[in-house]
Amino acid sequence: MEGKIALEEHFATTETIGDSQEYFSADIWPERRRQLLDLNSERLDRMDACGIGYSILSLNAPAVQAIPDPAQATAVARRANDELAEQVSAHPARFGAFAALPLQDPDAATDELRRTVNELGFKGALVNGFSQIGRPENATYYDLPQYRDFWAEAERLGVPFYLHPRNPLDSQKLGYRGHPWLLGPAWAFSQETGLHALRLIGSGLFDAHPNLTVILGHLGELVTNNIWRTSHWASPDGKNPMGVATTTPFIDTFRRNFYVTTSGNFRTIAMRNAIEEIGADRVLFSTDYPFETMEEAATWFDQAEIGENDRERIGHRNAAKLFSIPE
Ligand code: GRE
Ligand code: ZN
Repeated sequence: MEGKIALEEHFATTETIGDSQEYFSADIWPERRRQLLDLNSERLDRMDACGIGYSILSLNAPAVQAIPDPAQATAVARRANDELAEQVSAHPARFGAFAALPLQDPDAATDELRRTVNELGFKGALVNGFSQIGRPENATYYDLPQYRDFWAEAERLGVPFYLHPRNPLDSQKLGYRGHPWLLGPAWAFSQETGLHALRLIGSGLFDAHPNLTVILGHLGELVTNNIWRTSHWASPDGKNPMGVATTTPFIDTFRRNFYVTTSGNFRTIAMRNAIEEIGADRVLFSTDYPFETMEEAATWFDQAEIGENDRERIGHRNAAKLFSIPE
């Protein structure tokens, strides 16, 4: 399929590249490093070979979210966004941008979102989970009250917020001790990111800001798979005796305010499940390059057993509409 639009496509700056190294063996790392730093020929050649017409690029993880000093986080985010804007402007028909945001400082994050959208033409933000603020062990999630003005501005600007994975902190890793293979993309990324998404829903954020849009990668970070059960227990009319701050059933918010992408989860059964749960209008193609290959993502997607109308919607039509990308 030609003209696909992909939304979880990573790059790195020389300041953030080191954060990705631990996920690769020494023999593979030089290639991944090169691919993360490349915003030109290799990336465009692969997109051409895979029928990807347009990619929205985002910084690697955890990058800005793992810089405890708010001023430094703000400076690194601004430099990365400026660098990305310059690269994207060289290929405006092929590349768009998601902003990195210093949520260590909610006002600075709000300003940077406004700046990148209004002045640099960015399509939204991609944020790597909770932010560490002040102390490395201080994990701060975005359902907390200090983020409500930030969310109001995201809603007002009308741009999506892509909630991207990061690993839990050491203090949160009790169940992983002795089992390091469960960290990262094997399990911990999805568990951590799904938890954060459910915190946002349960906090009543989307009751206050009904036009807010959050995107989850990896076909929904396990939320999709468990949404009936979560909703059954945690919703305001659910069975949970502990109460909840939202006034809306979880499953309704998930269907109204969320999109999910195929990034790094090339599984037809899981995509069909997402189509059934959230609707084909809210599933979007993505690859997770260079942590995955564009080739595997595209070969799988182009041949997956779904209807051709759904393939058109998921492959590009939904994203073209959501991000106003000319087709
Ligand atoms: C990512 O998408 O950010 C990622 C990593 C490390 C391994 C796999 C992966 O940062 O998808
Ligand atoms: Zn990713």
